Amino acid sequence: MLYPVLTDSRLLIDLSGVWDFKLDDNGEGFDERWYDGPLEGAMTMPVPASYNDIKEGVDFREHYGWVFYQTTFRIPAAALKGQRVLLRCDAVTHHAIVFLNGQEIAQHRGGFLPFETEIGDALVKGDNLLTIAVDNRIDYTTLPVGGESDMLAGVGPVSGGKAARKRNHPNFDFFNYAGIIRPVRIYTTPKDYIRDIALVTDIPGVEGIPEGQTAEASVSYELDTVGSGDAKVEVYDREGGLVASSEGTKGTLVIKDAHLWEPAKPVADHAHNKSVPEKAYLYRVVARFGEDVYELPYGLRTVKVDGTSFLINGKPFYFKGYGKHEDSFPNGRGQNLALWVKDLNLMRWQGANSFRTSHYPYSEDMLRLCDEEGIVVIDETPGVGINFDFGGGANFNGQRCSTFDPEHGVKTFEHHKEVIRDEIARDRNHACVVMWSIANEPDAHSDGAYEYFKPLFDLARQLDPQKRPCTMISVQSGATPGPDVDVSAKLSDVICLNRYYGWYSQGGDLEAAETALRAELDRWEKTGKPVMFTEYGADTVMGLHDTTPVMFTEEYQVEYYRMYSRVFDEYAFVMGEQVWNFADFATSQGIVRVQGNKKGVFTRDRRPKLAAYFLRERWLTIPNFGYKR
Ligand code: GCB
Repeated sequence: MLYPVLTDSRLLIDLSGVWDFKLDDNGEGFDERWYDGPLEGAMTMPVPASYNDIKEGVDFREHYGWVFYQTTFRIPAAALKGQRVLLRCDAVTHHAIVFLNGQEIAQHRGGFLPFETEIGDALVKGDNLLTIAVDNRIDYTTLPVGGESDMLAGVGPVSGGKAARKRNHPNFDFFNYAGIIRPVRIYTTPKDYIRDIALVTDIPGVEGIPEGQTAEASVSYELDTVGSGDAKVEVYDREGGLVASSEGTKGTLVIKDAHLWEPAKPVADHAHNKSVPEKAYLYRVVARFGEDVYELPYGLRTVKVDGTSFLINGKPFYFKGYGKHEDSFPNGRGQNLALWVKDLNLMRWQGANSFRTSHYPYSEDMLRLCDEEGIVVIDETPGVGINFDFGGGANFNGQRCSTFDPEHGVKTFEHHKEVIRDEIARDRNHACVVMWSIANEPDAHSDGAYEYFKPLFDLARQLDPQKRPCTMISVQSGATPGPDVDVSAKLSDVICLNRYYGWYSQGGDLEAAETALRAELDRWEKTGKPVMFTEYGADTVMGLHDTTPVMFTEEYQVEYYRMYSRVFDEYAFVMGEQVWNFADFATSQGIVRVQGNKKGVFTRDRRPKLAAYFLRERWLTIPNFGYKR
């Protein structure tokens, strides 16, 4: 699905602003047809944002079920003449039903991917009344997965007693923020239009081209069009010069002396602002079809796994960076452009070059930003919580049940296919996206895991025109986690490990942790696949210090990362490190969460803990390419 842009043929109207809002505590909004007229007794609510932290009180924060958002808009009729008019929601968490002037025009399941619908016929002269009903309930059919009891069973607030209110039970470790979290926009296209574009770059002999040098690149393209018209695609460089063009809905564009898209280089000296780093090189691709024009920024790069190396532009890349969240106060998971630009700047300050969109597809605006900044992204689906072993496995009405049990297990398979399809359709042209993560920490050693995941990997591989590597993020489970028990050994192109030796196991004993970590790496070595760490971390409360590094102190976090770093450096097939987490973030309540998860290297308001400096020192000396060769 194309990102909505303003072009010579397309209008774009952003409906962001303050909307009306009402909780539907008693589930009567649909029966009483709240969407037929102005919401009675409405309060104000910013769009985009999660609603949970905007108003005070537990009833609001822990609301369960439907809420209603409403706004009105007018559109100049002349602008719409002969045009298709679409309403596009970038993300509504988790389920949405959309009404325009009292008429239902769309429904969507899943909280992190866009949907759109034509609204031309439903528009009226004067004020148009737009109502979006949003449901935050999660269960065994949704991604992320909601459990029947708390993930951290036994330590959660309601265990052993009756809950005071109906509530969600996230089977994942981030707060279940909800609402209209990304922009809602109206855009137009001509009646004959470009529905989609697929671009694939080839750079012959790229492995021999040093960083920073130009090369001849070819881009094969395919336009998906509706109606009739002549098709043409042009490529412009940064200065606005035309560098390639081709006619027809399918073809190849050859760019001589092409500037390649390259990951951001570490910048050691930020003093006096001398070092404001250059942006990555993006071309402007302009597609024309009849009267329709669509434009997108596009970076030229290749990606491939070769032996135990992850090649970007033919050279072995070393991932340095983070698992993250879209999480801030009071936006919740809502769009926060200033913070995202800040986050990437903090990463560049540290010499980081990458992150994973843990644990759901991030905003398209973030991916566009990463394209510009040269930050490498592992793009994850919302496939999280497919793991009934969490919380000791007592997830099904307090009884043990296998995750993939046909009767009582998860019912997410069809929806998982849907999110893979939609995510690849949305993100496939981004240079920054170098790998798909099909799921985070599923129960990969359980019966039925291979049968569940094999078709999903096949689907992703088939759908991606750029054939990026695919992975699933492996959880540390059982006494001897490793390739013999974990289906990622068979399915993943890159083995991605989330490991907590020294925290959830061997807590406080980094010597024992190191022994266990090395033993596991020795087991993975025999797969001959590249291995990277996509999570490792220790909760750290800013301001807690001790001369002896004990758990929760800033010193312990540093020693923890020092130990892991030493080990990684000794294993040639470890080709990346993404620590958990970039910043402290909100979670459900429980006795192992101190107003949220404190594994951030930065606090939630982006103040550095000691480990931020440790990692900076390390990462500024690790080059993007050739570290292990
Ligand atoms: C994990 C999860 C992540 C959690 C983290 C933790 O393995 O993937 O979502 O937040 O552990 O801190 O426990």
